[in-house]
Amino acid sequence: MSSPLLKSVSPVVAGSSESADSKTGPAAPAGAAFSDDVRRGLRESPKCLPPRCLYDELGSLLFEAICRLPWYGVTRAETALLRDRRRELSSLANPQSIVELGPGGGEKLALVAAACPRLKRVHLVDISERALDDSAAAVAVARPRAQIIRHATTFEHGLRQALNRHAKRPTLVMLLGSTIGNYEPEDAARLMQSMSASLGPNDTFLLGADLVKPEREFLLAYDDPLGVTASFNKNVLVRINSEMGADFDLGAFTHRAVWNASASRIEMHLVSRRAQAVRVGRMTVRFKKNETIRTENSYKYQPESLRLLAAATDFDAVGQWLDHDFGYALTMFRRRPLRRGSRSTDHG
Ligand code: AVJ
Repeated sequence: MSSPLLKSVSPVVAGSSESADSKTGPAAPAGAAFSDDVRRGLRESPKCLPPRCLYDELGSLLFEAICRLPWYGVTRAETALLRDRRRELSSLANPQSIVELGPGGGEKLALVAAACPRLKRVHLVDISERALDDSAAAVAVARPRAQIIRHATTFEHGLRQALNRHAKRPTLVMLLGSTIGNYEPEDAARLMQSMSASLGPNDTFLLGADLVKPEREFLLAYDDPLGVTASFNKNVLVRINSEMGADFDLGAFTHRAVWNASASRIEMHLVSRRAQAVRVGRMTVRFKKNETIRTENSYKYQPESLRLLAAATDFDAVGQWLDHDFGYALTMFRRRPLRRGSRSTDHG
């Protein structure tokens, strides 16, 4: 990808091949992108797959089920925060346009949109056509007069299209649901750089992020007693079997969630229960007993580490709202105004 920022394709919602959209330009067809990810990741040592591989149609449904589990509070906490703080958010941002990267079902977007009196248009950026349909419908109910523009592409391209084609400002860009957790720290830093460089001085960026909490809460959330997260994780093997003609034996792998405190992240792994060889197309992939495929890193933040994401950028954190009980943060960034006297243009 050419742009330095917004690098990894939507880590959250990646489409299955049916939702690949020829209108979306340079991105490779989703089916090919998936098999490339798989071939590359299974050759690496240690083996790993990018989290976007988890989201085919069934994977997206399993993720929606996770969001309703009593042990996974991210979605509930964020929705409640947005509902409680929507007036403050709206008066700080006061947007004419909203761009949401990965709007999912659009419930949160509808909440925010309903609270923004000057809103004229909403840009939805998602690789999944279903997410675009659902979120467009939710916005149409909340704001029947607003123009809705769909971008069936990556976050990077969609954001660029939204800011170029309809540069009506002020614009509020939202990256919610702790999607930032799937970005490696250097990619998160690049995302912030690119975002601050793309937005104007009256635009705002709203970031939702899960906070560090006690390990036992993470283990319940990422290895839930109903086994939904285990199914969500193992579904990637089902997907490799069906899309790439592989012969993974699902019973020979176990879901495991690990809290990596020094890296401040939850990791999901698939652990090989025995030594085995698996055919993936024309490739043979060998596993030692207990060898793992890492399928996700989910980084967890502190409120101040989120504000510090602005440090090496032109952004300032202009607002932060916390759910202390669950441990969740919404942080709003805006480009720092150029100060008089800080530039040589101030001479005359
Ligand atoms: C969609 C990346 C925010 O990390 O909590 C949920 C994905 N993985 N359960 C997260 C996920 C396992 C989720 N994000």
